[in-house]
Amino acid sequence: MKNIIVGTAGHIDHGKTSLVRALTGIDTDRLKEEKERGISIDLGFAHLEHDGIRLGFVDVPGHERFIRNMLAGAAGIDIVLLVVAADESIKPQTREHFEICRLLGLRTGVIALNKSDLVDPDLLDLARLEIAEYVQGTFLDDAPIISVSAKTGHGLPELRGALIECARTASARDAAGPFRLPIDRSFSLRGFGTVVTGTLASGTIRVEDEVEVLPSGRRLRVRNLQVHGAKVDSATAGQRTAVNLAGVETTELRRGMTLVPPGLFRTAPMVEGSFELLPGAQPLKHRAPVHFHSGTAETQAEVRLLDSLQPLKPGDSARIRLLLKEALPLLPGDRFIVRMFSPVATIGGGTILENTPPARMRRVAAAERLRKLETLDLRSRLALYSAEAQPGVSFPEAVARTGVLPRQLLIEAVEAGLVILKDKDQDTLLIPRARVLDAAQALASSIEAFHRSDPLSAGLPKRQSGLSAAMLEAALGALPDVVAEGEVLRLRSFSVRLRGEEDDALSKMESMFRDGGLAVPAEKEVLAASGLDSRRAHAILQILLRQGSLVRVSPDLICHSDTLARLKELLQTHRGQPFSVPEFKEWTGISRKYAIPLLEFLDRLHVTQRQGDKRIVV
Ligand SMILES: Nc1nc2c(ncn2[C@@H]2O[C@H](COP(=O)(O)OP(=O)(O)OP(=O)(O)O)[C@@H](O)[C@H]2O)c(=O)[nH]1
Ligand SMILES: [Mg+2]
Repeated sequence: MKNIIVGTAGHIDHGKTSLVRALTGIDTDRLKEEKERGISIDLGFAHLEHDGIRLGFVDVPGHERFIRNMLAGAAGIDIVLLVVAADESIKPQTREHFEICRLLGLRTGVIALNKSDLVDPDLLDLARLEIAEYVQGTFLDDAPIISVSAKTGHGLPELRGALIECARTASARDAAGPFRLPIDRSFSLRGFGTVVTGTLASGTIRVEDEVEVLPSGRRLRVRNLQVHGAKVDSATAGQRTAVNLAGVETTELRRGMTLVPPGLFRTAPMVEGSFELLPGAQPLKHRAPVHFHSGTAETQAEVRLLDSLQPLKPGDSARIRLLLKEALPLLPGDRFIVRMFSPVATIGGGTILENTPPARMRRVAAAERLRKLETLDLRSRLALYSAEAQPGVSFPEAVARTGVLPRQLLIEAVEAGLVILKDKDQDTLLIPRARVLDAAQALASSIEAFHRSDPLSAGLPKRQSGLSAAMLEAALGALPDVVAEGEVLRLRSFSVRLRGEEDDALSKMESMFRDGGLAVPAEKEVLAASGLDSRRAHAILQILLRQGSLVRVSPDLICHSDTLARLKELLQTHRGQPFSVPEFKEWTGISRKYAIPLLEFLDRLHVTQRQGDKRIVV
């Protein structure tokens, strides 16, 4: 079953509600006030099925005072049923509704020339000509214009046929992506609790799903689902969906909120996009306050013109930034409508291109960037996001900025040639491969330079690489010739090679420590006795420490490993007998200065253990 939503459009009293009722048998004017006044006030819903196609109707009010309701309904429709009364022809809200549909990106529809029973054939032809001229060159250029009468039933089969045909060729919504349900109604049902309805804009929602309500951020559980009044286990994009939610008051949910999968999306206080100012509008000034509508949501906003600060001329397009009074969950590709404060009228609309504008970007650069974004596919967009962030874009941010499900986005990231890795906080990052390769190349050069200038050192300390842990790991992945050994990085081919005098110094230094035993020589003295300059002497000492021939017991005490081994043997002979520092000094002949650090070292090795003022050998 293909699900297509048909939205009515047209001036007040032209017969939108009457036609929907004639087609479906359902009266969409539910409210008492609607009955009394004979006009539609809020959205109405109906449906019909034919030949594998289910048409969901969203009937909108034509009265200009209720255009906000019309906008909330129009946002979810796939095709438009533009209703024009033959006796009045095109009127202000015919134009306004038509422009709204065009700005919302609708591509197809059917035109009903209604109330044909009220006019003679000449007038009917005239109205038809006027309409044909009006829609010429627009998305309704090819739309059939069908003369009907909701009153007599004339032309109804043709109208139904035209709608079905139009629905057959219309593209269905994306059922695979994450679900988004812009709420258009919220009410409570006795015995059920809170129910919200809306046209599922994308994805699939299931009973028992956890949902997040945006902007509030509340998490709720789907208790029951209905599509066009029938109980279902799941609803898919393009279906009129009623969601029964557990554990929430009806007052906490309202039109304009959106149900989404938990944790994927964010609300944006500032968005950027392309914008078209309608030919009939006043010039639009930089920083103009406006009403912003998208999905079923509306809020106040301030317009920032990006290309130029000169007022935008009617009929022109521009790149704009919108500062929203209430942050909304908007995604690139979402359409929006802008209305003026006074007089309250639709002045234009456009497409969201960015929900997380880069900070500190100059106005003209931002406009330039948006022009570029307009032409980018998802992969190139991901590549741009990761290039704009350091060292790359975080994966959850990329999901929130694109509205693509994580598993799908991961595939796109791979296809876009991005390097995917986790940083120290276990956040996944998408990093441009070129950036990783540059870092790898720079790292390889630093390591080589380090080996050249410091041939006696094991390698470049990691913390001197200048790279974050994540970048370092990625760079190492690209450098098979580099090995990480503990805290240092070295070329695989590198090893410390000692020259004659260095070799002699090494032996000499080692024997000074070995022969000294517990009469430990001072480090300075040993270095001086090495016969090498201080830098190389230090390097040789490091080699002995790395090898383990020498052990650093405390910052100013180095012992030979043989000395320590003998000390442990000696202590074994005093096992089980608590001893004091003076006793230890007596046994070992070590000076007071070194006795304490040495004992603390032995404590750390669990050779000895403190017991109050004394120690025992364990
Ligand atoms: N003679 C005649 N009257 C019609 C026809 N269609 C609708 N009407 C009448 O026109 C009036 C308005 O019809 P609606 O269907 O409520 O018009 P609407 O476009 O839904 O109006 P709003 O929702 O308020 O914008 C009603 O009194 C209808 O009975 C028609 O084909 N012929
Ligand atoms: Mg109506």
